[in-house]
Amino acid sequence: MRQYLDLCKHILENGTVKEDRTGTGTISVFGYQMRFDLQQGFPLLTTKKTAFRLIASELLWFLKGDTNVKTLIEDRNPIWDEWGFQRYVESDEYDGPDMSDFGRRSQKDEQFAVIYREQMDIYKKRILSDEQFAEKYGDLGPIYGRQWRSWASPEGSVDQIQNLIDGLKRNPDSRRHIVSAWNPAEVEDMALPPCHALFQFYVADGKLSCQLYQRSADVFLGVPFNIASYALLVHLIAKECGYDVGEFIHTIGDGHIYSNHVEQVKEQLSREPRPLPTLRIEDGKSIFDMTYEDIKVEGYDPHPKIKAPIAV
Ligand code: THF
Repeated sequence: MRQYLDLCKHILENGTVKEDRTGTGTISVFGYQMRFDLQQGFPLLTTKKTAFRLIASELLWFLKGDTNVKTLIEDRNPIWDEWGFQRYVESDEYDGPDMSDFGRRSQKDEQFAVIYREQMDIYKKRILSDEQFAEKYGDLGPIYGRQWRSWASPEGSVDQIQNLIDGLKRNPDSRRHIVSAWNPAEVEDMALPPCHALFQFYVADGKLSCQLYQRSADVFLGVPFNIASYALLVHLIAKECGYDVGEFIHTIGDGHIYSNHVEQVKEQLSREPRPLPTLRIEDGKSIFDMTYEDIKVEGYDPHPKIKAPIAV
């Protein structure tokens, strides 16, 4: 995973200090590309321990067309909690302590952080126990799952993933194997507009490749997840269509390191990458019916985890 460390170094050396929506502040570059040959191993970061279980659970959630955090909370996957919680505390129904700007305040104010964690805990428990509440306040709007599996059209809806699989089987040479999560008409209704906005698949020599355009990339927390997620998607689609895996090409728009992640990035740059793990997927299940327990990485021997706060 030299590619990832090179990206980090490139941003630290060439980036511009830039404000952002979350008010955290970033060092940012515009336009960058990495390539991962999936025949050389599974690109899960080895310079810090990265929770593959969470990555698999999130991707399968997208693939099922699900947009409700309830499923993730049931999987003990916390990575979308803040976005569901935000929808709830901004609603009329919420009457607990003031949670405005909770992302920033919980990082600066330990007293507030305690209250925030309490409220988040109450929110998650209620999502799990109250179906009506979950329907209303667990849904993140028409994010990835909706656009991938049921993009609204005048005639009904478009299942872009099924079309992708059918197209790759029937007409591998096509230059139209595209899936877009960026739906301009619905961006406003999403808890967070898609960061990984559009991807294209490609078949040559019996090998399946994918290139992603990611408009915004949180290099320390998000990108290790995004790389492994799309590498896994290539493996899953390749298996479904009977191809070998080729390359994952990661094209980034605004690639940034949040100001409160800089020390963590430097720590990682001081570590030596290790051999990549390999991926094992259980046979005999459709990609729409799998659970994260059907997908395992083997031979993963990373450096220890490095903690960092997420910008909301
Ligand atoms: N918002 C921001 N600011 N960055 C993102 O990468 C991002 N996403 C998704 C939606 N909004 C985003 C969510 N993806 C973690 C990782 C990926 C996420 C959200 C959170 C995270 O906190 N990872 C930690 C802890 C994981 C653990 O519990 O083990 C880590 O150390 O990896 C990008 O699509």
